[in-house]
Amino acid sequence: MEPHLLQQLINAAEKAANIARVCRSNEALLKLLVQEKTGPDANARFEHDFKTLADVLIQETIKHDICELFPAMREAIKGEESPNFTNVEGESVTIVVGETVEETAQCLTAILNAEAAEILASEVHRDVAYEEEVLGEIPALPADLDYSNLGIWIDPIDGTAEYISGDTIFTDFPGITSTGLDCVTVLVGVYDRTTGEPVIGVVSQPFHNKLDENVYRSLVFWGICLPELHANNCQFERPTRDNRLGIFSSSENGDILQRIMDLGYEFAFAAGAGHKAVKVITWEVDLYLLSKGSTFKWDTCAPQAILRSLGGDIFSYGGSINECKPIALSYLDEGEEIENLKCNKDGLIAVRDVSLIDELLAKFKE
Ligand code: 2IP
Ligand code: CA
Repeated sequence: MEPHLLQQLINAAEKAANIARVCRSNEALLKLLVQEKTGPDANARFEHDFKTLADVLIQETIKHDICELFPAMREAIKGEESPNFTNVEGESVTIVVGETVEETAQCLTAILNAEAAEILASEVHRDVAYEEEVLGEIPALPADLDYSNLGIWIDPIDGTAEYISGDTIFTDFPGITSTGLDCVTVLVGVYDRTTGEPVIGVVSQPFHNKLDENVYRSLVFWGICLPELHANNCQFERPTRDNRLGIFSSSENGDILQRIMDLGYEFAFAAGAGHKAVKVITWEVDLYLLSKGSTFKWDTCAPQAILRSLGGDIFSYGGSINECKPIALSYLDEGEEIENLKCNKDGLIAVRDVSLIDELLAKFKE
């Protein structure tokens, strides 16, 4: 009997959240994480600084654990970061999750002191089974699911800048944070390699519930959108709002925002592509629109699968305007080794109520 793919991805996302939290709660690691790269005291030994190590370690941990459980998916588990570090002496260090804590710690001592390496390695090898009430009932997956036809996109820490800085600023809208740890998400999305459609998504907010200084608990959302199975733990009621509410990147163009304002939307600005998609999933906002190509497949695969399980979707902004109809983002493996093909280069429009798209497209056609 195959292990349950969704439950295992949820466990992997919680292990990722543990590693992300440890990197910020442990004094020695936090110092490495937020060290300024200025002046002679910066440890310039490696081209990449520690924050990318946290990203890479989380990504390689998810890959290791899922490959072990689902060998048929081995070649199609992809992430944002390369596992290689090259130091200024040209010495390349590859982050490898070993079979034991000792092996992984040994690998990390090439980059970290023994104490830090040991702390991180024990999180990497910790058995994590996340079965909180908030997950609801996770249905069995179809017995004929073809795992060799499934690919995975991992964003180990979305909102990296927010993860490093940790400073919180709120928006005018209750519950919507503009910048800060609440904007950080772990994103694990599964897509059908034949159709390119997202089919399973897990989004975790590792710093959502603050219990104490440096003590946090995750908030986890999941969704399944298979031909014969739609399910999720995101049955939020649509709130009655006087005006529609959109959430945007602080980098969005003014003329785009003006057109949306003409449609009667109010605006919230927040960091984190995954975080903004979560606000659509929970109906806290009606729309997440980005006209720029600043997100990637790893940012959108997971939340798009959840939105599709709810009757929503994430569309290509430019593609939908050009075709005068909603064009959903796709994850077909078009030779992603060419960098720009991992990019959602024509921007995105994320909604739960797909009828909002027609009005938006008409406005942008004017
Ligand atoms: C980033 C992160 C940024 C987002 C950018 C993403 O991913 O989500 O917040 O920019 O598009 O690629 P913005 O804040 O303008 O939405 P990462 O942090 O993983 O690089
Ligand atoms: Ca990202």
